[in-house]
Amino acid sequence: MEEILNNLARCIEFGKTDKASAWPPDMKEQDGADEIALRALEEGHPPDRILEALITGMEAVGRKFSENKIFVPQMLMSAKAMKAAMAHLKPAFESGTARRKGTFVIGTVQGDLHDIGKNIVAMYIEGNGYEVVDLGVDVKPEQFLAEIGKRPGCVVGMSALLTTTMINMKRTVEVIRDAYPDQVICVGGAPVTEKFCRDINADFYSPGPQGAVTFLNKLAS
Ligand code: B1M
Repeated sequence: MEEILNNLARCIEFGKTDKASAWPPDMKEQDGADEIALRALEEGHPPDRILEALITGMEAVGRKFSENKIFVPQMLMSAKAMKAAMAHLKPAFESGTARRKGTFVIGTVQGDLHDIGKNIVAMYIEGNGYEVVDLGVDVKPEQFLAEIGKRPGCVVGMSALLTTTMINMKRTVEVIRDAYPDQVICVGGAPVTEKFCRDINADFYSPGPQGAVTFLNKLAS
């Protein structure tokens, strides 16, 4: 990976948000994810490659957390740095398409506060010409239901990052199916699999944002 992207990945790994942030002490007064992401864009690095660097940094965070080398506060600092960088990428993913191909209602399921992956999926889908309604994190089944009621024909997307909240994804699909048996539901998130998708009677699983876009484009065509 090029130097600048390596530096960006390091900022995510060590939770360096911007130049002004005092954390981590050994990176004091150095540029952070905010400045470096902006510079990478200005230098013409493709947004996809920049995003890849951010994800590489976050993977290192996950590994270190699993090995008890870092703890929740450090994960939070990394999430903050990731968000600062993603704010610069968002416009690059936004489409100029005035007419929307459809509506996608997305949320992280009840009990789960992880939103970085969900935000990336939302950004890709919006950038590919869909209206995205983002319900945020810790979304209860009833919230999905209320939104579907307001937006007939929408596709629902759910994200879960914890094995303990996957069960809430199952419950949410059940609640939706009771009221809207034909509702199209797409699921994803690190612990979610194709098999789990089938077991809970969702329609589509994608390991990443591009698969979700391809699925929506097929539906819309
Ligand atoms: Co948490 N966390 N976390 N965490 N966290 C994980 C998920 C964990 C794997 C870390 C670890 O142990 N290695 C672990 C889960 C273990 C498990 O369930 N088996 C874990 C844990 C345990 C926890 C807490 C319980 C820790 C604690 O409190 N003791 C706690 C739970 C809080 C809660 O949710 N109730 C917790 C808290 C947090 C923070 C708040 C500190 C922070 C989240 C901040 C935020 O999101 N705003 C955080 C973080 C940052 C992580 C890791 C390090 C990174 C997650 C991330 O953003 N990844 C994560 C370890 C890891 O994943 N390596 C971890 C980058 C992101 C781009 O990937 O989200 O997978 P991802 O999204 C991908 C795909 O999955 C897919 O596309 C995305 C883009 O490529 N995708 C979809 C996602 N949603 C999709 C939907 C689709 C399609 C594709 O269709 C609709």
